[in-house]
Amino acid sequence: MPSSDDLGRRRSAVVARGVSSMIPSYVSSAAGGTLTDVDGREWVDFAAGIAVTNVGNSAPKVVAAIKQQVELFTHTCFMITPYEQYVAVCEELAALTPGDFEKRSALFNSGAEAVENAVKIARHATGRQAIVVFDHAYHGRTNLTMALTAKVMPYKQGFGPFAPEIYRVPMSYPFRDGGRSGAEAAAYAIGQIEKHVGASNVAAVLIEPVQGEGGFVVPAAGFLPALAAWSKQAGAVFIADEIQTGFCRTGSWFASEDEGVEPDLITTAKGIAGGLPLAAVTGRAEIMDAVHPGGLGGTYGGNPIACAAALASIETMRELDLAGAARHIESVARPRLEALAAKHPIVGEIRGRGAMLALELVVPGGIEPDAASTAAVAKAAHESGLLLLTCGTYGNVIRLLPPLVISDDELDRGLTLLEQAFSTL
Ligand code: PLZ
Repeated sequence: MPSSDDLGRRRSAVVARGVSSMIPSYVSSAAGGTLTDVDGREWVDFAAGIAVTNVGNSAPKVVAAIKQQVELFTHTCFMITPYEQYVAVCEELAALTPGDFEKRSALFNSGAEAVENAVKIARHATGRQAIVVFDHAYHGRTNLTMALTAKVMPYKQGFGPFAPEIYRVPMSYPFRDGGRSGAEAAAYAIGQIEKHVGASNVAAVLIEPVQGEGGFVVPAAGFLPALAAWSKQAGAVFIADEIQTGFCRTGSWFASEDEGVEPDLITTAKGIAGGLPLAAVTGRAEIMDAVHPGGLGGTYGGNPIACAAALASIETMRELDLAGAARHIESVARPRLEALAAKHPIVGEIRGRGAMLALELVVPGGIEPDAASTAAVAKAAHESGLLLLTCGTYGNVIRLLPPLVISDDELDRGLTLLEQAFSTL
């Protein structure tokens, strides 16, 4: 087997520089909460492929379902000759997403594609154009979703012009907005929407219930319900982007459930199919079905192998109670992170829910972001065998996103490596 160094050399000759990797080690296998590289080194996985392998890598049921499907047929295109697996995934989505109303789903390949389609559907259903998004939002890298995403570097720099009719308003970010209550932060955002956009022009309000790439920002209680209520009153579609938070990650099937919010549309991807590319828009039948037949689709959307993997992933989440597992991960990790924060005043805040936890690093005593120390902690973690991601508009947030099937032993080892990484500062 070629070494990571060999592969790195081959890579630089043929792979575009714009696609970068966090570490230069090449994977040979992965299972549960551990990855092994081609040089035989093991890594504790606190990344889960960016919140994708919630059921773990190569989860047994997922592997079996993929093998079975691959022997039957690999692709027909649902728009030409349909198949049961697509319908079954939509049945699961209707049952699992919040809201006891009639729902429809459409399947796609990536999170960005799901978000794009949610915007298309909302515009079509309302006959309006304006889309409201938030500070620190991340919704993807395609042209429309770049416009919806807040951060310029690395996502948008040099890639304009961007799509029109996107309006950004302030997010509830208790650590950085002076501790505004959810109601106050919502009133402020709504005031901006009404003055700068006009309620009757808004097709959709699009928000991550807990922000992902933007820094694992958890809005103050009451913020999401107030925005959902305002959207309803304004005749706008309330869209929850649950691509990172969905499928048990935050300790329930979907993060919207935490405050009893029932979004009109929900976008999902990542955790839905245990690592295979699948994404969905799910929502109120009358909104989804506003679009004419043929108005939504794509060659691969709802590929049968990806659908089989999704059905097996969902079954695994149910059987192993992975929402409970996410809460367990929090119950183990949070006290350790709090002890870490007590020891290192550079940790300004610990936040998140379930297995979506973060530490925001600042100059001690204030809220000035410390991106350099964040990068140093991540580097030390990587050198010691812990896969750890950073995030945040200011690049100063360390995030924990382990697979939900991580063992207590792996979790303990990962947290110990994280503690050791902080002591190198
Ligand atoms: N919406 C909330 O988290 C993907 C992107 C990493 P795709 N997040 C990881 C990167 O640097 O590209 C994401 C998300 C939320 C949408 C997306 C987009 O999902 O499957 O990457 O297109």
